[in-house]
Amino acid sequence: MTDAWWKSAVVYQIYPRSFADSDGDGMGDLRGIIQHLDHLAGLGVDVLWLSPIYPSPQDDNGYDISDYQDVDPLFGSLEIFDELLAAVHERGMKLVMDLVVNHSSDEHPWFVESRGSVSAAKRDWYWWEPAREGMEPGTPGAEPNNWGSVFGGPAWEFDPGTGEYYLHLFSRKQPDLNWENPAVRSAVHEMMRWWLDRGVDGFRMDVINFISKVPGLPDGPVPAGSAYGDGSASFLNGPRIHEFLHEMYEQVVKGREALLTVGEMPGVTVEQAKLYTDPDREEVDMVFQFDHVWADRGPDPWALQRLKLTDLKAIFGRWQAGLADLGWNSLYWNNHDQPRVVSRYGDDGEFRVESAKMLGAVLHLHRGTPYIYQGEEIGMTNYPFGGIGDFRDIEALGQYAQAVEEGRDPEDVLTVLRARGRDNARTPMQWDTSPHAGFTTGTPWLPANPRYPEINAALATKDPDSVYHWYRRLIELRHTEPAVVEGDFTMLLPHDEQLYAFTRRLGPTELLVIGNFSGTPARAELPDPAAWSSAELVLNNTAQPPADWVLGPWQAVVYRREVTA
Ligand code: TEU
Repeated sequence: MTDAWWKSAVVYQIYPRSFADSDGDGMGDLRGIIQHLDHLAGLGVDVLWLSPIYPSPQDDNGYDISDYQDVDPLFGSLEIFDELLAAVHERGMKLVMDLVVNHSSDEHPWFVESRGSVSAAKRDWYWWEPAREGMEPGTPGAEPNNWGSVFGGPAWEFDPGTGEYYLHLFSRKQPDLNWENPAVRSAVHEMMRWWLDRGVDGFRMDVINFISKVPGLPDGPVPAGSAYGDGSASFLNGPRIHEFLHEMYEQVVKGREALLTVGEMPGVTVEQAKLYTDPDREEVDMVFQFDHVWADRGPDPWALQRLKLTDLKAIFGRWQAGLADLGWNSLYWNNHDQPRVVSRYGDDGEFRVESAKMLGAVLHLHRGTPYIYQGEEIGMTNYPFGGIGDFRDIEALGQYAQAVEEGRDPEDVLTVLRARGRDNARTPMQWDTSPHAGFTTGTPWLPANPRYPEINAALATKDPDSVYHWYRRLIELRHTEPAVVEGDFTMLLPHDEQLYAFTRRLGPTELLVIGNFSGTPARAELPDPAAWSSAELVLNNTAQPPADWVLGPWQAVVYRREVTA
């Protein structure tokens, strides 16, 4: 891992299903992406990450893969994929694939063979267990352990054919692969090499810190009010995880130039991330941590909690300090699993544009590689969901069913799903003012957000003051100002509940970033304001520079100075 080119890169995530539909079937596809590559090249991003495009029963929108080495006809074909890859490379960008190997689809031939009989050659490619001792197989409570699945219900499915259960941390159509088995690992490595040989530039690794499980799969503690145990102590950052990732590096990545690997790791700590991303250990380039998107989650999962800015700053401060000397951060507000950040941590009403820009600036000017999720660059907002019938996401539907079964008030559950549900991120990309936001000429699989006549890419690219052009400038700043990439990070004003402020320092160059996370003016009590009196104002998301360090509603400013001894 000598060439850390990705330190100065910005990644853009495409959720193909919802990006652009070229053939009118209501579902985004690869040709749709090809048609919109200039939007992305114009923004200046360096890397595209594609959420899964592989053949899939689409139980979890493609995160349930039935063939790792092909393209689902919904999205196109391998030939069209090659065209896309060439078109991306022609524009000087790279393409990173989603690697989903904690589990496959239950329709993958590996699993079909595995479930065939207890003596099948691939039986131990998955986690099969008999019923709990003394219990009748297939009866309630007879599951091998008490774990609940992420999507609601038990983490085990009974297979009447062989009388045993298989483990699925996600849906029952996503059986967990058994990484203890070396044949599984080498099959995955071979598949990864096949994609790299085809020309792809790396992988985003889905829940990769779940792949090593504690043998014996012991029961977990049962959280108050829950019907199931929490098994995470037995699969988060499990006993062999570092071994598995290093082996993957050796078998797949080593000797190949200019790749990017990022591990999605719910529940990862700073200390663990340091191990995962220490270049000398040869595991992954960076990880996605979750602390800052769980900052507005209280002890009760079905009660909304407002973000406290001081909590958010403590989280980022910890991550920036922890990976300052070793390892590397990734930076994101949004992805296909998160609600829209302008609705979540900003103001999607009166100050939508200002707050979207402020959030972008604060994130992008931290140390780390920023990720932009489709639509974030135009300030897309959450969708006005009504009842449970408006949701499509298997997680929303499964968790709703479980919560209601556990006796929750359905209205409370809906309130949380409307604010935090994953479908908020999955409504069609808003291209222009034509029907369905220009996403499709047919009927979109999920309706377009009704705000598309006001919020769309056509308007944003024409307007020099748009969120789009602000993001373009942030990316440009990263590409031209080494202090953004390498500068030391210092958090300022950690106790301020309105202002987020920090500096970045590289040699004599110092940047000062201040963002107002509120709709009321606030004065920045800087430790050394005089030092900044003649600094250059590099970016400002409002018409007026701050007077006497008072920032207006959702204002963001970036200053640069050259420090003289
Ligand atoms: O997500 C992993 C994950 O932890 C999510 O379940 C997340 O915590 C939750 O959705 C927040 O609401 C990855 C993928 O990004 C997600 O789309 C998949 O559903 C999941 O893995 C299973 O592959």
